[in-house]
Amino acid sequence: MEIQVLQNIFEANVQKAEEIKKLLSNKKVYMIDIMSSPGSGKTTITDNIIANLKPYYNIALIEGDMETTKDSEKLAKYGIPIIQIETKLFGGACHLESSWIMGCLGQFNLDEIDVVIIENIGNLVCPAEFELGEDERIVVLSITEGEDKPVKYPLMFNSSQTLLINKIDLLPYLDFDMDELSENIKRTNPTMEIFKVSGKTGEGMDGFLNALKRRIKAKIGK
Ligand SMILES: Nc1nc2c(ncn2[C@@H]2O[C@H](COP(=O)(O)OP(=O)(O)OP(=O)(O)O)[C@@H](O)[C@H]2O)c(=O)[nH]1
Ligand SMILES: [Mg+2]
Repeated sequence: MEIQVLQNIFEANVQKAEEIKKLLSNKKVYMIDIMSSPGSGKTTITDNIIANLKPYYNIALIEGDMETTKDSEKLAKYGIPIIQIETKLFGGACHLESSWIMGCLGQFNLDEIDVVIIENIGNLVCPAEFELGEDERIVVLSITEGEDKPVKYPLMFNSSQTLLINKIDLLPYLDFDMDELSENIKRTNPTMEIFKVSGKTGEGMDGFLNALKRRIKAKIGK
């Protein structure tokens, strides 16, 4: 009985995600879903993305957190439409679901939006299980978390198209083994596009942002 209930939740989520895909395809909107452990740098990277893309695209942002509007407040300086989802209102979920994303999309004027950015809840497990109708999943792994995360949390890395290895400005201060991380990534998802970046200094961001702009153009034509 319990299994039945779980299946229904996942099926309903996938169905709504399919509706979102169709809607975004009709409206020519590109949607990215940024996921990671708490504190890996999602908001910092979102800040970099908005700063770089804003001259070219109309952007809307969906911020996911269990509680507080802190990340939305940090990014309010850009004056773009932002909706904060606080999952404490939905029983404190540790992920976002497609029905909530559809609710947010209904609040935006999609005829005037080119790119929607979702910052998912900080969690390396549950968000990967819930499709949101996104065009691209970006997983952020900061080097302070260790080289083993791709093999310990494979679904997150398997289901993402882009990996940002963040906080590389801290490399001189850590015993981080980049070769071991590369091996672990190859074992988990050999086709993922990988960029080494620092959200803080901006190092490596250009390569990632240019690749992102190419994918956006391929979908929405600009
Ligand atoms: N040194 C360094 N610090 C960084 C970098 N990127 C982010 N940080 C810092 O790491 C901390 C967490 O960054 P956030 O961007 O808030 O991380 P987050 O993933 O959005 O966190 P949650 O939303 O709470 O899951 C902040 O103090 C950032 O300033 C980086 O590239 N280098
Ligand atoms: Mg954040």
